[in-house]
Amino acid sequence: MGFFSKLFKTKERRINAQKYKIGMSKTRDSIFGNVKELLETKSLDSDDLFDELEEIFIMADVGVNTTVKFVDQLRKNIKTKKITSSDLLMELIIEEMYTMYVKDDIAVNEINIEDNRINVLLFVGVNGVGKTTTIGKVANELIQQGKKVMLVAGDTFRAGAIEQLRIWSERVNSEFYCNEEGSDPSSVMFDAIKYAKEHDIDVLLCDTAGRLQNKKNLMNELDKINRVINREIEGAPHETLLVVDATTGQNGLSQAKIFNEVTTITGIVLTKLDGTAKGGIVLAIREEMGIPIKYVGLGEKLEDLERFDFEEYLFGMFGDVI
Ligand SMILES: Nc1nc2c(ncn2[C@@H]2O[C@H](COP(=O)(O)OP(=O)(O)O)[C@@H](O)[C@H]2O)c(=O)[nH]1
Ligand SMILES: [Mg+2]
Repeated sequence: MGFFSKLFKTKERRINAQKYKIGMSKTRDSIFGNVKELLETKSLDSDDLFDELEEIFIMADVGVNTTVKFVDQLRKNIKTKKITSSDLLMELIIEEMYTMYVKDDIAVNEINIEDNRINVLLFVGVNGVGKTTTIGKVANELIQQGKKVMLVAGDTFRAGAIEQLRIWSERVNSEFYCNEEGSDPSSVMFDAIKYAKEHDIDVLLCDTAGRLQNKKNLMNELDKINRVINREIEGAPHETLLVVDATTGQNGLSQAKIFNEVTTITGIVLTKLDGTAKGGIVLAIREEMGIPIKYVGLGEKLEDLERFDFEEYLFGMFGDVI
């Protein structure tokens, strides 16, 4: 039995893995496609094989540190495992990624939602990364699980942001809460929580503006939002999910670092993985952030959001090679 068929024993896993495979075709072409071509043209003992491997990974945004560490490990294992053919080397690359990353304890994609309390999930990240869209998708998932969900329009800054969230709430059939444009986001949170307490809401999905132009302002705004939420509901927000656009690559990674300095991020949502050949950013985030990726966006539609699963991600990248 092949490597991946051993991983995906249930039908559900196979269906999910397939979604990654469809969504990640650009990354697969760039990483798997280029590695395959390299292995077909270079012999295993050629000097520049490893340099070129490094280049492929770095081009796919795996990140320099991560790449160097990975390729070094590979180089050692080629000797100890007596790899003699390019097919075996391809298998080794996949297995090596599996060993280095899958059994990592930060690979948890659980979302901290419990019964019998109002759960508050805050979505932060710069403009355009996909916060509002992700909120719609997450709402859809939770509503299908039978939760009573309310979308909270905390992006009061950008014109049209409130309306955009309202449209999502109509689409997924959730509750919706907003104040007028320009109002203080923390007062929106306060009022929304009050409403939620009176109406038995299970989960609040809170949108924010997340302007990064000024780090100090961002910090103050998020601090204030957190303080208000925490005063009204003990232990909340239960998740602060940082939304990162995969197509912005290393730039997204530096945004993530800034947000992580100004507030406590509990998980990352990596959107637009379908729109990039540089899906290696997952490995860089894993290596450099120490924050779990909890969801990935694999398209613009309602159902194009998946809980992050490293094994399925690997399948997306390498398809059914082995
Ligand atoms: N291809 C693709 N597009 C996405 C994904 N997530 C969001 N988008 C698109 O990104 C754009 C910005 O999204 P939006 O939710 O408004 O971002 P926000 O400013 O962070 O709230 C929209 O056109 C979305 O359809 C995804 O996973 N894949
Ligand atoms: Mg938005």
